[in-house]
Amino acid sequence: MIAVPARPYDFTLDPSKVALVVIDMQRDFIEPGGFGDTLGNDVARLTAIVPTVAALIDLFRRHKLPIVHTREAHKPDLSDCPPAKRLRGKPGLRIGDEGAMGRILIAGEPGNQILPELAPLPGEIAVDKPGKGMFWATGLHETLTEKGITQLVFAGVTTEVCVQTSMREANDRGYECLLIEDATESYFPQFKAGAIEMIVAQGGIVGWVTPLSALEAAFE
Ligand code: TIU
Repeated sequence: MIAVPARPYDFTLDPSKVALVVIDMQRDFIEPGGFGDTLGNDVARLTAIVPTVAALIDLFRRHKLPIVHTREAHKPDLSDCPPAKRLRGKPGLRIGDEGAMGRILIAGEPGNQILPELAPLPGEIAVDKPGKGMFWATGLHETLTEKGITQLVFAGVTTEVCVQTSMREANDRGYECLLIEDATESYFPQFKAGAIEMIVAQGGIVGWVTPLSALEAAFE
């Protein structure tokens, strides 16, 4: 067992039961011309965490611990994209439309790829998820259960949308969840800050939060 200093109190990490989950570090959200951009966001904030996410992935690889990578992705025929999601708001481009990096949020398109510097290696789990949360229509809970995983370390984007949704849903399924606060980012700094405070409030109602440096030091 490894005691990781965290908020609201130490996270007791069991290396035999933990996996890293990297949420949606795909070009659609992080590069100009992708879905995040078409929603009117400044995507520059998100590129800043890429080296930290890479270092976190490297930590898990060095310790031979399991890694899950997710992509928010729909089938080319959009059969897994509810109209309520596709028609929401007034974006410049909708899910499935042709954008600067191929069709927006469609599996296999250039914009749907995870950034090359964070790309999954053979043997790591890569999940296409049609929802904001990582469990709906993915089979991921069954995969993790088969591997005996009960603890999840979270990173990725965006903090208050896909990361927080996935973390809350994992918490409800009985996982102990630790968010690495400098390995996650939002288009809105106040939403990131708010999401983090919500997670650790009430004795860790959704989980724990800590910086990468604390996790790295705990593994030494
Ligand atoms: N828009 C936004 O903040 N996020 C998403 O649509 N997806 C994820 O968070 N991955």
